[in-house]
Amino acid sequence: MSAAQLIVTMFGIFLSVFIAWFFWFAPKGQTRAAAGAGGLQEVAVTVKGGYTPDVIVVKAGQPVRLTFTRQESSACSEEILFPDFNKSSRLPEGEAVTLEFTPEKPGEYGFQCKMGMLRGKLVVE
Ligand SMILES: [Cu+2]
Repeated sequence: MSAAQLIVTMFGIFLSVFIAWFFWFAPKGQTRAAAGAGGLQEVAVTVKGGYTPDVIVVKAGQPVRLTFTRQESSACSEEILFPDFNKSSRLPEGEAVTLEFTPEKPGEYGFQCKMGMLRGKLVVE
């Protein structure tokens, strides 16, 4: 194998790894909830090949309202689960679905699709 072929091969491998990382592991954005009237912390999340934003920062002891809108028909994302808060909901395509709860303890709480392929994180501080 010539040096040029080796470089092309290495670049190809690097590119494949980067693409895999980008689609599965790259964070899609972090949002800090702004508390509105009555301390309600509202965040809108778009569901399309993942959750955007997928890291949501809120304050403990104040109600959180998350509105999920699923913009795809893939069966993978049709359900959203918050195991730590015992919350789950179906997400019909194109419909805004609201989940409300009050996280009492600071910590990091995951949320996910039914099979756990799509993941996000609620950071309570
Ligand atoms: Cu899934």
